[in-house]
Amino acid sequence: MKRILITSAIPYINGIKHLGNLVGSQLPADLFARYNRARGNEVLFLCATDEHGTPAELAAAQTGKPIADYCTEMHEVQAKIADGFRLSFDHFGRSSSKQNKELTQHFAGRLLDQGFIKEVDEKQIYSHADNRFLPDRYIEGTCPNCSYEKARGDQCENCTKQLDPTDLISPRSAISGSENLEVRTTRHLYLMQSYLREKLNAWIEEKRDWPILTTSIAKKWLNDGDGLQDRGITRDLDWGVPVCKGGQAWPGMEGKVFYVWFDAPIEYIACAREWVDAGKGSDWERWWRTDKGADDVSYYQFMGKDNVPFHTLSFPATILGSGEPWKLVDYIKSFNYLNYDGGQFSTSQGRGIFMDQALEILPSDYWRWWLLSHAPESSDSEFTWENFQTDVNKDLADVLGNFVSRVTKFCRSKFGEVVPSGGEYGQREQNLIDNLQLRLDAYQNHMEAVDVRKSAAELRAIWVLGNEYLQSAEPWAIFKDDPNAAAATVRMSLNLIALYGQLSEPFIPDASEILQSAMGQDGPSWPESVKDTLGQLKAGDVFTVPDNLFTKITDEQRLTWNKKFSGLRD
Ligand code: B3M
Ligand code: ZN
Repeated sequence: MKRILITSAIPYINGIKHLGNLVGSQLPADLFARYNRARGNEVLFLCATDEHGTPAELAAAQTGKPIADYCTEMHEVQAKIADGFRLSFDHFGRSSSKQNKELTQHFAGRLLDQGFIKEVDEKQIYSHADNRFLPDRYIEGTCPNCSYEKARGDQCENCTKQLDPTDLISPRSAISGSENLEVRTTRHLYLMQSYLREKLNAWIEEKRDWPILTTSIAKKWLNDGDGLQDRGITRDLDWGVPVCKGGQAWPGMEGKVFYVWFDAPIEYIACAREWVDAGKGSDWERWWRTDKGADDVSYYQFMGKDNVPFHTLSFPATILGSGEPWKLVDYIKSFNYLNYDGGQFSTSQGRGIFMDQALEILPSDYWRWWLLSHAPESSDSEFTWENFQTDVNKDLADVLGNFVSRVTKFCRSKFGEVVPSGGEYGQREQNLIDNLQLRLDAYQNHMEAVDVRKSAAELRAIWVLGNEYLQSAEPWAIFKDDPNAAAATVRMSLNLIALYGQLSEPFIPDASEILQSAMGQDGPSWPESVKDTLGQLKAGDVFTVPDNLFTKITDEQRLTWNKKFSGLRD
């Protein structure tokens, strides 16, 4: 039994994520968690809301609520939606937790002791119109690296370069648009990432099995000269983790908080502590401290490509710089972007489909299947309503749903709701088993390698094999002359449904549960050998005919939704 720690990038608290965010982090992480649990591995799957930073502050201000209340409410909203998508987090934590505050302050103290923190008098932009220091991402301007005109002060969305606001050309306030900005001097803590360049380089060099997307972004920022700049990790804001070292005041840092990107990844660790404190687990250090058992943990992170620099450089710098035996990530799975109907999904502009809206129109399995089977792995991918309708109807309704419905209804009408006896398996069944075993091996290999689309393609192929088998055996045609042969085919096909229930669970957990309970199975037990598994339902076992598993998306629905989601969300 392996021990697998899985974290998904933690979504910002303000607002509801769109489907592009979902497929770039939480959903594939869930797929991997479910797969590993089904294989009998010990899994800890963590996610949280990322609650600090100015976006949260401003969003709360707009609602007129105190920020802490706003975050509590929005956390509930996100937790509910995550539940709706069947995201099986062991804990969905909050970066504003006391556990994270304590750990963040602990790390800062350690980094100071180890010589990785410097106090720097920095020039920060103050906006007269807004009456405040402007946090990085609320300054817009032209990227000095790629000339993109709407680069934000923390990062250029276009070229992924991490920026400081004063790097921007022609800066303006993103809140008011005002260019009446003043540069003021203020003292901040800097994390001396550059001291760790060689260590980080050596660490990333070892990761030969990582997706090229991950290593190419990491190496780009590590090796292109200014990639591993020392970075400010504190801000002049009210909302966040107060700057302290350990539990003690930090002279000169009064009234300042840690930068959201400093405390957010530390929440991965704090979340395990929250999980224990919530009474759901008993030993968080066993997952996070290599001196306390975490040396045999395999740790996987999931995220969109814009988050990669923070996870390959900044967070590892925090961990390595602490000089303490914290668990480092073993595998970073990153994703390109999912586009929406000829443009980008955009939270700030409200363009695309958001998680709450998606669940209002269709059950989560439809979305899970389409998104995962089109995951933007090797390149960006695109959501269009035509493609969604076509693929969901074909894969889920025509291939899987139709197979289940034909087999169970035919059996009910000829033999009753019981696995029929009689007949023998022959060459056709042997071929089916051999082919399925090959496919199952491939499916498992792709899952182990976190190849999401390839895994989906194998699962689809496994469903198709059942259809082909049924089509060639034609129990409905031979029933009259040879009811025993028809019975054998039906017996095999009912076993296939049970097998599908087990194998499909990581992708479409709701449908899988229906299949398994219809076939009298309780919960996923992974089929080690196809041959044995296809003997699990025996003649005389009872089953029920499930209601239509998947309803086809009609042209009318497609047109309605296409129109409904063509504009921008308010
Ligand atoms: N909240 C960005 C995002 O939601 C950020 C991720 C933090 S991961 C530690 O895409
Ligand atoms: Zn740029």
